[in-house]
Amino acid sequence: MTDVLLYVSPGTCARVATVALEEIGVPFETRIIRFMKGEHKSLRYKSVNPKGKVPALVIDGDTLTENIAIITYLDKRYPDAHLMPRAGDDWAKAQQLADLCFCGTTLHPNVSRIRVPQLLVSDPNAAVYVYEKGIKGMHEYFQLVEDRLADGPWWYGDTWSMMDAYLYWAFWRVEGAEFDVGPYPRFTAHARRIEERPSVQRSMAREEEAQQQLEAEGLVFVPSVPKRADA
Ligand SMILES: N[C@@H](CCC(=O)N[C@@H](CS)C(=O)NCC(=O)O)C(=O)O
Repeated sequence: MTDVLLYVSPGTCARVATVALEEIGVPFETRIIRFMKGEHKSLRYKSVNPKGKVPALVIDGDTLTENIAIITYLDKRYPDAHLMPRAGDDWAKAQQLADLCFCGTTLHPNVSRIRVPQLLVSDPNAAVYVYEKGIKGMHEYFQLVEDRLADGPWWYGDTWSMMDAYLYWAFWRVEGAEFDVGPYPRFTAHARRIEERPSVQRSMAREEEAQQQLEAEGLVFVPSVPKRADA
């Protein structure tokens, strides 16, 4: 049997890889990395992922990091799970990679700016600046997603894919950080739709359990919207 272990932390983008494994239906275990204890930067975890980030997927003893690489690999290894639409040629495949990169390298940095600006810069006024930059950037990109969803319920029209799971994580993350999702009714409906998906529900249940574990240990980070020091 395939031996699968995923390093995660609740609320993080490790949800994307978790949803992929839940979609496939392969049995897997998750191991919580305790950010509040600095476990992600520990020598022990860095021997798994030298970048000190989650997710990290260990499959049959080998480790793969980066959500986009994880999705791409799992899609190839488990084609019946249809994690991504079948690409007819190299160009279509490259377009799909560009889409996933939009989530990983455009949306994700703005999620961090909005959610945890205090972890990016220590000066409180600079944190406000970073937060506001994130909000501005995110509005531009949310509009892009909103326009795209005019063509169907999912990013690829009628076909659900891991692209939707990745978009959902970004949406969910900023919706809980005073980001106004009001101007984006299609993207909001997309989020509510994806929350009905069993793989997403199972992933959220895993996160909830992990969150409760961290709460019991007093290791929950509560992000707050930054305020100017002179306000
Ligand atoms: N490009 C990576 C990003 C991973 C990442 O930044 N994960 C965050 C959680 S959402 C993390 O582990 N942050 C810890 C840190 O940067 O110190 C991926 O897509 O997998």
